Amino acid sequence: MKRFAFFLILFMALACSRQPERCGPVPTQSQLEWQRLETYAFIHFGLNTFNDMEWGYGDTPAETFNPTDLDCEQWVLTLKACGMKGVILTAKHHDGFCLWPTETTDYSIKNSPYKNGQGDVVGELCEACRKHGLLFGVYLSPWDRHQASYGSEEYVELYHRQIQELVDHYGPFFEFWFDGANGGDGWYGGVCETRSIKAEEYYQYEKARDIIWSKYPNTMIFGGTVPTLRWIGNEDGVAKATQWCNYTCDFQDLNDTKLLSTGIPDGDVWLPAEVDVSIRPGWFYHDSEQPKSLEQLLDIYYQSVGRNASLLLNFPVNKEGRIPLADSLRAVEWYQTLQNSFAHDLLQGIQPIPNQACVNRQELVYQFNRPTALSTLVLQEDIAQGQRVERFSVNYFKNGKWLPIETDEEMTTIGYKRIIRFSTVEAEKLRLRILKAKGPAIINAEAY
Ligand code: FUL
Repeated sequence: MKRFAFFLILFMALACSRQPERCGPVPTQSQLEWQRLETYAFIHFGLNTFNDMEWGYGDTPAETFNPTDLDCEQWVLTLKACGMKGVILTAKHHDGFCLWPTETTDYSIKNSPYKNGQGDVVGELCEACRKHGLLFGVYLSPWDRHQASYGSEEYVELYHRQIQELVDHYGPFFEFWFDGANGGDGWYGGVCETRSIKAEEYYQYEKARDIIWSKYPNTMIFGGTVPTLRWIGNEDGVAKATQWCNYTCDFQDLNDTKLLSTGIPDGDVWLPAEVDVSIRPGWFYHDSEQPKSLEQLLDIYYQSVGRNASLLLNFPVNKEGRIPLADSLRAVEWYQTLQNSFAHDLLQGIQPIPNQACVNRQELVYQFNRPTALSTLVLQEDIAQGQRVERFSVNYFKNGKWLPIETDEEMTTIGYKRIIRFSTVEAEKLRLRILKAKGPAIINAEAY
């Protein structure tokens, strides 16, 4: 990536230095490194895979977990080939079935025919990740529809022991997922009833986080009461165009899908958004489903990474224990299309000219050597200094006139990365204006 260009208009710099709080929160080093990953994968795999289900009730026989050709290296190599920087595995989904040989319950891979009960999918994936240089993370559902003790203190202790086992045997994790779903009804040891808990107190998330951080302090935390990143509020693969990393740690706000979709401009904590979506309609594999089209996946990229959020793209592993060929071909096609789209930065080597005459806003003008066709602008703020830009505009110069670009995208926030697609223009010059910001904008721009 190009180095950030620094253009400070003195007027705005002074305004900010008098009121530093206006510039808002800044990311930790772990948050910064995590945000730079941009795309990483989810794997949903478990009893649901073999029983054509999305949410097992907690009573599906462990014996039905029987992959015939499981190959974690195939998952890892596929994910690397489509640009994923890490992978998060459902070590336990809501049905309570554990993909590692846990001591905490019999409802695990130990009692399945896979490798005659000697298998360990969490361990096998962790090892394949290490071998091929992919980051590893786990999803451990707090809601457990199998355990008889669910709802009591005893279950929370069991849940924390499960976290401890994962930490002891499979770290480091780049991200740990505490899923927010708490549907209520379940098998619960055979009583088959509805149980409700107060999630913000029941799971003791601070303690859960401390277990993880005591060994791996750089782990990013999704969900619960002490997250370091936030859900985008939908599972459609879309972040809102106006997208703040600023948020609050209020549990109500952490569950407000409207606020989650945009962030909170005046929020006092840095809590960047993650867009989670599946390459197929379901999270788990179903024979009847097909992967999304290339166009749908491209839109998902532009509406997530292109809108200041990370993309967590799910790959359902099939009954054989592999990522299906159709999905891997589609994902690689998607990645190569993106690579081609961003291959040649048209602003490379052009020094922007700041407009000195303009004292109350920042303005950068890029002058091309010859009229240049472009249709995409990639903007980035140096988020180590916080997120500042609130509104901007883009114009191009042609035949002696400044003209607006044609786009459906609102030109509001930038953040870590903002990608604006517009109808192709033949530009002699390109102009970026920061119309409103919390402080001096520190911008990197690329055009394609
Ligand atoms: C949701 C779960 O209920 C889904 O099954 C899936 O795991 C998704 C990623 O999160 O809350």
